[in-house]
Amino acid sequence: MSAEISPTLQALGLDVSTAEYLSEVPGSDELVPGRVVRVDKGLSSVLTEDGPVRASWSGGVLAAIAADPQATPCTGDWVALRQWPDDRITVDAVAPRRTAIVRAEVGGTSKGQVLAANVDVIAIVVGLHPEPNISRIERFLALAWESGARPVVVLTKADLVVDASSIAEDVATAAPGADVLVCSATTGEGLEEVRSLLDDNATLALLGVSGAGKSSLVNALAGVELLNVQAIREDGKGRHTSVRRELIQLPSGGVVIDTPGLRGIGLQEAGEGLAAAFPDVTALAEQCRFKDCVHVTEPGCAVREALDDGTLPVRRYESWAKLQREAAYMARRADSRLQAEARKAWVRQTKDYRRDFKPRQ
Ligand SMILES: Nc1nc2c(ncn2[C@@H]2O[C@H](COP(=O)(O)OP(=O)(O)OP(=O)(O)O)[C@@H](O)[C@H]2O)c(=O)[nH]1
Ligand SMILES: [Mg+2]
Ligand SMILES: [Zn+2]
Repeated sequence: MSAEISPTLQALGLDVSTAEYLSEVPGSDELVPGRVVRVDKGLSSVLTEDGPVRASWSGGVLAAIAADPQATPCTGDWVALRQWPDDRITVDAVAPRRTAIVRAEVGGTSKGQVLAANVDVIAIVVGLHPEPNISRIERFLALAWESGARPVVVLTKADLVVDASSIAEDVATAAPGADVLVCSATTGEGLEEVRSLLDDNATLALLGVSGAGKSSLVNALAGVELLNVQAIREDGKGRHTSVRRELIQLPSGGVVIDTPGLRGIGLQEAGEGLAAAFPDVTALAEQCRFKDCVHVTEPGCAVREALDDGTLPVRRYESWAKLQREAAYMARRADSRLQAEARKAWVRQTKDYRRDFKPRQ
């Protein structure tokens, strides 16, 4: 492999430092670079210069996964592939992720699950009808900011409402620092603005609840029915239509990652992401007289003052407080796991020590 980027891979979003990394993987002369499109039961679909292939994991990658489940190749990863004499193909190396969307796994490990990697822009897709749930958008934004990618809110189904722009204004107050776009997959309204998120071969990941209209948006951007879209059921109950995270290269340029609707999105110790999603609350909290102010009864609390004079909406404060509590819980949980691991390592060490330094009889 050489660090020179072919137009095909550049169109798939390959950047210079990732290309360099892949070209420096030991034995890279025999390896082929590619981007993970989809992962399905330990088998990945990877797009390479010469088209799509299916690949399993090499021994090295399996060992890395055993040590850290987050090392599992995921949609959007750049990988180096090896073809074996028996025609098997394995992922031999995974390039460091420029960005990663990570959600806390419910009841899972303390590490969280990587939803997609090397994403430039995250579109939080929200249907304008039924009326958007603002607190849920804030939760998605915290997750998005944490990833390192640029978040935007895409309000879709504009054809179903008459006051799209006033809803967009409401949403914008809950999304400082993020653009809010309005579009319709049905009429094509606003699609050009969404398409411009894909300029310069960018990778755009779509996040949102089931039924929000993510796959419909991909189809509208592509101009062809690439993905399954389910008609909303009569009883109004949502059902998951997309079941897998999938990377799609658009004919007009750029790469989209469609995801299945996320029901619960737990935050993974969303320290920075939460602060970025709530710069208003964070700035106020910094002005409180006491550094450990919990904004309840403390004197000189800038947060309470802003709540009292109405500059900080109560809804927004409560949304922040809830996510803050959740993130603190996740951090504590990760912490106690780390402590347990440290204890185990210590016990192992002492055992080794006792074995190696048995007193002579
Ligand atoms: N009127 C209108 N309906 C839309 C629009 N976009 C999507 N829909 C409808 O909304 C429903 C859900 O759309 P999907 O694209 O499958 O939603 P999704 O977010 O991919 O859902 P999951 O795959 O389950 O996560 C379908 O019935 C679509 O036809 C739109 O712009 N206008
Ligand atoms: Mg879908
Ligand atoms: Zn305070």
